[in-house]
Amino acid sequence: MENIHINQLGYQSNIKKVFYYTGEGTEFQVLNKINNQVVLKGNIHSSSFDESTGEAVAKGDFSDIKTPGEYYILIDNKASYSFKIDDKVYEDVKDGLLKAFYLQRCGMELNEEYAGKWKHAACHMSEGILYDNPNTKIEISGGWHDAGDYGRYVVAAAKAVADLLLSYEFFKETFQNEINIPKSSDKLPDILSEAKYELDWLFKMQNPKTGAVYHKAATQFFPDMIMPEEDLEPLVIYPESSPATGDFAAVMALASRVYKNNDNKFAEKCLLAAEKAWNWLINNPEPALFKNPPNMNSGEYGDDSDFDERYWAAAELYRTTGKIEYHDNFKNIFSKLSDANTLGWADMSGYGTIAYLFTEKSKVDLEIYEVLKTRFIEKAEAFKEVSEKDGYNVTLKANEYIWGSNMEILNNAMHLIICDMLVHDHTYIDAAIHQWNYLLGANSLSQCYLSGYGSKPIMHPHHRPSEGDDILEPVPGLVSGGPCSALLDSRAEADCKGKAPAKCFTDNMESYSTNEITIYWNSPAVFVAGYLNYKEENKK
Ligand code: G3I
Ligand code: 9MR
Ligand code: ZN
Repeated sequence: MENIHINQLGYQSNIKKVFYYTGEGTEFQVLNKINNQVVLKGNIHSSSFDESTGEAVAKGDFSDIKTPGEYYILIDNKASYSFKIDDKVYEDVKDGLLKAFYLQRCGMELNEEYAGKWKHAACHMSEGILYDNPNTKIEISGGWHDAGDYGRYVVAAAKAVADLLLSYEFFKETFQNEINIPKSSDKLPDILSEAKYELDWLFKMQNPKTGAVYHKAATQFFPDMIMPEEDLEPLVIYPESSPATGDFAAVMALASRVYKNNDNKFAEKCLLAAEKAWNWLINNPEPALFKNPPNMNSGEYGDDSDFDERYWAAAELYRTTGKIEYHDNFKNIFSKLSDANTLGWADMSGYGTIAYLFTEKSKVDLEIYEVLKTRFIEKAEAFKEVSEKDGYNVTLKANEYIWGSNMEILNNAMHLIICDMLVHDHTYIDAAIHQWNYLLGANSLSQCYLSGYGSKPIMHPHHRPSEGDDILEPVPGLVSGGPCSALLDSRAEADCKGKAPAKCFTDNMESYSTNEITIYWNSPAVFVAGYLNYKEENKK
């Protein structure tokens, strides 16, 4: 099993199918799992040294298998995990990745009807104490827990919500099904109901007087590995920051556009909040970056610039309203950014570029549009080049297995998919699908980096609800951060010291730098899964 590496969920019938092999065999067979009949024989292409894993990796192409069914690969009498071939093979995981956001909800009871055995009582219902004015308390319940901890952070929330809303904006037909979550209204499909739960919390993070946005709502310290409802430490509302305010303005402007047809009143509320945040930014041109205050150590989400957040806000507000003021500001900030194509929680510039590239063509500055499009394509070409050279076709170089490396590969897949939407070149989709296959088991550890899915799923994520309950299986549908070669926690140090970068992963609850989960690692996965289903449903 361990040296034949495949996408453990399976493959849609018409996509390219490659397995990765780190053994000595030279020929392979594909057999039907039900009747053990050989359905394909083939040669294994010669191996080459792969820097990221420190191994010689070979490949075998079994794209000729298109008939729906369940199969396995046999090499020198050793079998791979079984896998399915079916055009709908990624439907369930798309819903599971999205349902995980419901299972991250804070401020409400997750009852058995929706959460099954991962139910828990309402949590973090107390008022938040303003760090800057401890005599002031504000109602701050709701939203999603960020990750394996119970903090709620605006910049992280903005990326997660943006990815879900872009998934809907691009692949609306694919997100009409129900995923068994409480309905916020019968006007909204479940994906928009779920994103609205976070947006409704985000409104509470905006200072009603100034329009600025508080950076985070969290306790003073990370709690022990307890259930959320057991975390009774005071909630602190940390100072306002310009990155949080910029992200807030952007994601609210994006939301205003996406909710317009389903819930116009909510859409208007989003736009009002976005413009209020924008006005604070205009009146406060100097960066107000966030650092954890002394002796306060929940997540920091620090940043060294707020240009990208202001850029994204101007782009979304312009695309949503068409107002010249936003376009002028966008053009001004564009001139200060050399490459605006990152989709991370710190550098959000890629979202601004995507917003501008999909703005009505008659409204854009064609010169800027062409520069942005050229750079966007160049970045996709660079991802393809790295993928083609990598032993597992991953878009990361050996020195890029950082904390949250699985977010990096999913962001890169998002970029490749969106590039295909711009230039309709299927080679970008092939590279994007390689990232998806890597996430689901086609990697040197044969690890499916999701909880609840695959033959070798994540079993011990750094995730307090999964650890604090008395249930063996972790909360399902969670994307693990993946290999991080810097060994930034003691468990990673103990388990991964001396290993090649892409092997620096340990499915151990203690390893938060390789095996935590976050809402903004799940959100690009929802986008990729949404595309793969949309492609099949619309036979792209
Ligand atoms: O980008 C640099 C890279 O150039 C360099 O080669 C590499 C060397 O290790 O470091 C890279 O930066 C790392 C960065 O993540 C990459 O995004 C930093 O070292 C690393 O410290 C940073 O870790 C962040 C971590 O918090 C610690 O601050 C993660 O991105 C971020 O996802 C994580 O977020 C935490 C929240 O604070 C709390 N909730 C859980 C969440 C996930 O673990
Ligand atoms: O659980 C925390 C996780 O969400 C953070 O990403 C991580 C790094 O900031 O910190 C984790 O909390 C640990 C703390 O940093 C050190 N003591 C043990 C805590 C639980 O692992
Ligand atoms: Zn909570």
